[in-house]
Amino acid sequence: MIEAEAQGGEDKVIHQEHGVFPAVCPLDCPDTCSLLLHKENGKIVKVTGNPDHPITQGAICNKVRNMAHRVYHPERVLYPLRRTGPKGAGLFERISWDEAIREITDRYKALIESDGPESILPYSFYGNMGILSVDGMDRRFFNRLGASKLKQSICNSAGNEGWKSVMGFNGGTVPEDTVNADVIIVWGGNIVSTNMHQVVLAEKARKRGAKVVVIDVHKNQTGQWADWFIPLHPGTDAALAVGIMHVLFRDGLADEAFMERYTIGHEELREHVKTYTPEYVSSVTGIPAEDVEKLAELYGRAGVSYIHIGNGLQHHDNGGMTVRSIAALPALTGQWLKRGGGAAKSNGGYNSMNSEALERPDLRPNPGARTINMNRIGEALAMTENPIRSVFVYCSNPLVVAPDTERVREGFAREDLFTVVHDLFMTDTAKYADIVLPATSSFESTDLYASYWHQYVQLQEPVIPAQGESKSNVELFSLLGRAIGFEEEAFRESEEEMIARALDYPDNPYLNGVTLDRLKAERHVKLDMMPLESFLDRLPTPSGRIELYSARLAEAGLPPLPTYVPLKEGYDGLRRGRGNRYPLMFISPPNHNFLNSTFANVEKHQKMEKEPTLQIHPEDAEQRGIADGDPVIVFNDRGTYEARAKVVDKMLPGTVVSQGLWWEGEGRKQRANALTPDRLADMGEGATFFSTVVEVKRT
Ligand SMILES: Nc1nc2c(c(=O)[nH]1)N[C@H]1C(S)=C(S)[C@@H](COP(=O)(O)OP(=O)(O)OC[C@H]3O[C@@H](n4cnc5c(=O)[nH]c(N)nc54)[C@H](O)[C@@H]3O)O[C@H]1N2
Ligand SMILES: Nc1nc2c(c(=O)[nH]1)N[C@H]1C(S)=C(S)[C@@H](COP(=O)(O)OP(=O)(O)OC[C@H]3O[C@@H](n4cnc5c(=O)[nH]c(N)nc54)[C@H](O)[C@@H]3O)O[C@H]1N2
Ligand code: SF4
Ligand SMILES: [Mo]
Repeated sequence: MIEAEAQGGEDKVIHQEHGVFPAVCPLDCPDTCSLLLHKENGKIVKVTGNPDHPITQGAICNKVRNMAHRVYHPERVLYPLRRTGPKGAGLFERISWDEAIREITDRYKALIESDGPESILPYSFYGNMGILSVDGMDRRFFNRLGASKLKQSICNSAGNEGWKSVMGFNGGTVPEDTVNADVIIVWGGNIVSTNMHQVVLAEKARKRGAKVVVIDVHKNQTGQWADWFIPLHPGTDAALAVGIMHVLFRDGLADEAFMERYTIGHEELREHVKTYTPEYVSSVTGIPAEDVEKLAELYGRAGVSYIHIGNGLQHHDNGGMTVRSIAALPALTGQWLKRGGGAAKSNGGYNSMNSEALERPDLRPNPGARTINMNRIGEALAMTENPIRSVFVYCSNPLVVAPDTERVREGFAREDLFTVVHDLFMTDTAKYADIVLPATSSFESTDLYASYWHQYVQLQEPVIPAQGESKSNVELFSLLGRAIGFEEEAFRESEEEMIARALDYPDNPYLNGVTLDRLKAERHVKLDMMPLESFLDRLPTPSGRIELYSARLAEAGLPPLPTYVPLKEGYDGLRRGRGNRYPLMFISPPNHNFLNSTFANVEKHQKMEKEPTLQIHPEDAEQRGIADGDPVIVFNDRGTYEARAKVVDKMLPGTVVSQGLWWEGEGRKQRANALTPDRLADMGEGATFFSTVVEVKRT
């Protein structure tokens, strides 16, 4: 299939006019697909899935099949730019790289002198999942500078902490094994859109007779595909999980021998769950008590059951405890001993690499530097004591993706804030920058990729030349480091040297045998999964066992046992109809054709999504005189959001849903995060996007 292999050095490949070349999908998606880039006359004309990759198996999503539209988009930023108009207006002039680098390093040196290095803040996420790009040279630069640290908790940290409180590390059931499941529960995840190869695996299980259950606050694309869709009120999942435990213990479906050998706290749990009767669970979740019973039976009696824990259900005040409660279920049923049984939230723990060698925290002159939580960037930029004087944004678009947009916008609008944005496009955030720097696409650079779901590590080498004057993150931060006068070898290392360092990590037995040489020869190399056979005997929890009771959580003031804790801002089954100004819960998960806010500016992808919509239940619509197709305004004390109403019976009354993160429209308020809170979740200082209430009216 691969006619021309990327061998003989990158120069040869990037200058080849025709051929099919290997690549990796760089997006923040669990599937981390292996791609083939088809070139004609020196340009990528087609992107397809690599049939030889065991997970990709030749299939990729629509977003990335259309990736060439993004790579060659006429609006790509190709040269360094300096702002000439007011912040946010988008007026810039072209400058040279020399000027841009000089301006940044001069400003940084002056700031370090006047305010200290912590007045500078990097703001980044995983717009490109390349390890060298986002956990590599960039970290070296900001560490050596002594900049403020960034807590990167916008995505999955509440849930990952919740999972770890039970299992100790971010590893669970591996994808290929899930074909053996008899019952698959997709809980708070929209895998048809966000993890398509898990759907392929589930379909294989289904052919053998497996049942797929989807538990969600709205009948998303995955709910429509399921055998059984169970709608519930947002933020109430822990009640359902503990209710299932109630039935398992009550009906003798719990695996006593497994719990005795591998867990701690099952006796306390047995007592604790007694109050979570199906009737009580029903009153909290909105699920009929019979369905709670039926689900517990189905789960408890399944030969092999697998629970896919999505990211959506943990974007709540109680997100950590919710994932903790669900993660405890396979321990009650002994599913961990069955191939394909168990659960998974994130499997990133299997491929952890040598982050010290990559990120070089040892270069930091001030190891105790302060940490700023990325979910609170608006508040952080408003601090008057030790203010942040400069932000460097890369691989993220906070004006669209961070909660409480208006506060974020006010922060970035500060006249005295020196802002640099490195991106491929003039994003909503870049419009507020003083200097905008052009970034390469991942197909123009060398990088290392690992998935937070499957177990293949992959290598990307450049397939086309850097467009315009764009530079990769590695080039940029090594250039900045050298320009500001950092003498260390770390700023002179090549990508290949960095990859070799990342993989040299004996602490992680799963990484055994994964080397740069093999990656160059084979492109995707599977982790050594032998250690998984005995993982239950070496769990890195404080007790070494699955912790149904967590002393550590108790010390932190959290419930030590799986527990339902109501949302701070949300529908709790009682508040509704009692004069609450904002009686609807607003859920804004990703859509099918964007990747967070990436692609939201590409016509091809915009057309597929048409415009921002608001799904509203017929009862809620009728009360407000809203008809299908009406333009509506969604509002609360934080801001407003404009969308078109879709009156659908896909949620319980009281919840409205808008999928997709859009950039600000022409004269139209279409950023969903205008409505979302910057409160932090119960664990991991995570984001609480979906714990928010609103009102809706026709415009
Ligand atoms: N097409 C596409 N794919 C993506 C992304 C994208 O933007 N577009 N984003 C990528 C990223 S960064 C991530 S983190 C993943 C996220 O992908 P998923 O893990 O699928 O998570 P979300 O899509 O955020 O949310 C999934 C579901 O959670 C539901 N939900 C919200 N609150 C609750 C609740 O309280 N209980 C329950 N049971 N369900 C609830 C939402 O209605 C939504 O249907 O997808 C990745 N893949
Ligand atoms: N309301 C609401 N808000 C959410 C979510 C939600 O479900 N609802 N989901 C949250 C989640 S789970 C996540 S992960 C975050 C994601 O938030 P972000 O990580 O900010 O995701 P993107 O919007 O895709 O922005 C990534 C940016 O990186 C740029 N980029 C790509 N490659 C490179 C590169 O190599 N170098 C540089 N310098 N830039 C590059 C892209 O062009 C793009 O502008 O959003 C969060 N926000
Ligand atoms: S976005 Fe996900 S499904 Fe689509 S090509 Fe990339 S890794 Fe594969
Ligand atoms: Mo995410």
